[in-house]
Amino acid sequence: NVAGDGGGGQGNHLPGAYATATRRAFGSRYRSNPLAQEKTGEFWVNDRMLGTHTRADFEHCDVGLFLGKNPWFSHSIPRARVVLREISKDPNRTLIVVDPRRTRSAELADIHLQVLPGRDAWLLSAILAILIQEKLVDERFVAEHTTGFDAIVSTFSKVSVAQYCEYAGVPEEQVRRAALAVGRAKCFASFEDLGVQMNHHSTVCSYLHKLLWSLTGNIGKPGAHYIASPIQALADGRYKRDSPVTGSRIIGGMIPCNVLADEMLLDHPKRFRALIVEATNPAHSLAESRRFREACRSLDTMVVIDVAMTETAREADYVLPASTQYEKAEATFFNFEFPGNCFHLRAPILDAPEGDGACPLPEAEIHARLVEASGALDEAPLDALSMAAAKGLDTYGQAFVAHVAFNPKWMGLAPVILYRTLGPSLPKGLEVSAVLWGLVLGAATRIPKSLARAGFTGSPMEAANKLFRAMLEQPSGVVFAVDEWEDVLGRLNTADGKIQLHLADLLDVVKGLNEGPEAGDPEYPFILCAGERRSFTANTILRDPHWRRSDSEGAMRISPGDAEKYRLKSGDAIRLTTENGSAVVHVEVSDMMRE
Ligand SMILES: Nc1nc2c(c(=O)[nH]1)N[C@H]1C(S)=C(S)[C@@H](COP(=O)(O)OP(=O)(O)OC[C@H]3O[C@@H](n4cnc5c(=O)[nH]c(N)nc54)[C@H](O)[C@@H]3O)O[C@H]1N2
Ligand SMILES: Nc1nc2c(c(=O)[nH]1)N[C@H]1C(S)=C(S)[C@@H](COP(=O)(O)OP(=O)(O)OC[C@H]3O[C@@H](n4cnc5c(=O)[nH]c(N)nc54)[C@H](O)[C@@H]3O)O[C@H]1N2
Ligand SMILES: [Mo]
Repeated sequence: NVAGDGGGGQGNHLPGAYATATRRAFGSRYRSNPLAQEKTGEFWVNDRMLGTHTRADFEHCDVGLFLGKNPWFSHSIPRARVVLREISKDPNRTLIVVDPRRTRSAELADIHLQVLPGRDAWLLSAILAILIQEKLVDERFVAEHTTGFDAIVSTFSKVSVAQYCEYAGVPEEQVRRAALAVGRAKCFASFEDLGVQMNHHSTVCSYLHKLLWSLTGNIGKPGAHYIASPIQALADGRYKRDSPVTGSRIIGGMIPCNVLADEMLLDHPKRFRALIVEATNPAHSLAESRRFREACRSLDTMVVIDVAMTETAREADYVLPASTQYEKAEATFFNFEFPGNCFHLRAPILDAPEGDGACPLPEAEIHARLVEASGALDEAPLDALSMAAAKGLDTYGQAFVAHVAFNPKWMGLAPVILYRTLGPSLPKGLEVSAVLWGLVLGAATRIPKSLARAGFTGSPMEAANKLFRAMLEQPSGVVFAVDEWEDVLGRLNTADGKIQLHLADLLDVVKGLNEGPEAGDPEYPFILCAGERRSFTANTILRDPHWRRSDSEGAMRISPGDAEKYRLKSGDAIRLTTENGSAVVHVEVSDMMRE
């Protein structure tokens, strides 16, 4: 069994498209990536409730909620800082932030619900209970666009709001104020992120969060939630099969990252023997990194494709150096804007360094060489396609349909075939964007109306060719899709076209919350929250300590009250021990933290 991990970071998604061909050529059936340690819980909920994904229009909302998210630093919405400031300043708009820490975003909030770490499920349940008990539900919307409301009413009408607020550690009066704001909002926008998605009850919190805007009818109107038309459909949230060794659920085609080590290490006939890692650094970013390293050492072969000699690359048998995002054309497929949706093909601005046969290459070239070396392309119709490409996009399109589109064998290798045949006819430096042509053709079939409203009209092939040319010619990006608010509810992709409020398994967990939080282990009285997005960090990449301007050594923050109990002061070096590891850290006593 060969597995692939990664395939595109935050701003470099073109390699991910090429990697699919390599996985196909080498018969790899499994893959994983960091989405499967944070987002697949939400994806699974989305798939079952909505059959699709939503985003929200914070720019026009009158009430905005961030759940375990600090967008001042982590963005994820257009013009994050401007929008946060605008909501904050406007007396008629309300910003709600749910975070145990007084973050920069929380400082701007009208209501900061400073929940106890890991207790969001009680807080969200209390808010939902208030909405139900105080009749703040949008009954007309619920009747027209949802199913399963009765089960929701019977669950949340029984919840003791006072008790749940106590479990959550937030004053009841404040929770009621937040619930009223949400219930009475003309348009409500919300966003959940790591604070709940990498925490206790993560999937249940995603469910409770979706109920919040579903019950209040906040989808399909300006300032509320919408369903965007990305150029490349985001991973679906379907659960179809289990991983071969640990039997873990594979959601959206991705093995949960944190069982990858077991999938390699455990004594099992189907354990992974080879791993290709690209644009991700699991030996550093996953939980239990020591075990992941041990797992790497148990493999027959491991290949890493990266721009840096990372912690993961050091475990590999082969390190294939890639050129950086300044040295090759790149793009992100996180296009979720609405109503106008933008795609930006970034041209290279530097030449890649040359070396003695070991110069870095763009991933497209690396994958093309890997696939060629596997022999999978030996009989591919490359000459016919290359000749067609020389005659222009229209001729190429016809040849692609004739030779590749209906042949599953070639379709599986299409990214590399495109790169080798269409690539050479593209402007210098943009050869690696060849795979985009295939994706654009897919979009022209999937979302033709949105493309047409942006000016890309005609048959799918005509529209795709127009759009592809625009992408190559407009170095500052292209509005490729224009959507309409009236179309949003029609994009719900469930069997009856309605929002499914009742997910029985998750609602059972919600019912169990009335037993209160589990008693913690008194040996470990704290919750360690590791990792914080900053202006100058990119996930867990911190190659230059100067990027951390305020605390070059890093620090463990603790509240003044807790610090006093343990007689700690800022600057003290202490030993921090978790169930899994131990390290010496510096203390920073901070009133940003709650006890
Ligand atoms: N403690 C803690 N752990 C966390 C988190 C946390 O908050 N705290 N956050 C989690 C989250 S949300 C995520 S998404 C993951 C992210 O975890 P990773 O996916 O491991 O993310 P990065 O650290 O961004 O690693 C990206 C890798 O891509 C390489 N790279 C950059 N540009 C290119 C390129 O053009 N081509 C190639 N081939 N490689 C390139 C970089 O050198 C780097 O090694 O971490 C998770 N882990
Ligand atoms: N500048 C910059 N931007 C980025 C990234 C980057 O590396 N740098 N990474 C991108 C990626 S991959 C991701 S996933 C996003 C992540 O974006 P965010 O989720 O905003 O990232 P964090 O800074 O980890 O913020 C998580 C927040 O959750 C809070 N939290 C901790 N425990 C709890 C809890 O129990 N309940 C609640 N409600 N909150 C809690 C923390 O205090 C913290 O403020 O950012 C993206 N944007
Ligand atoms: Mo992430």
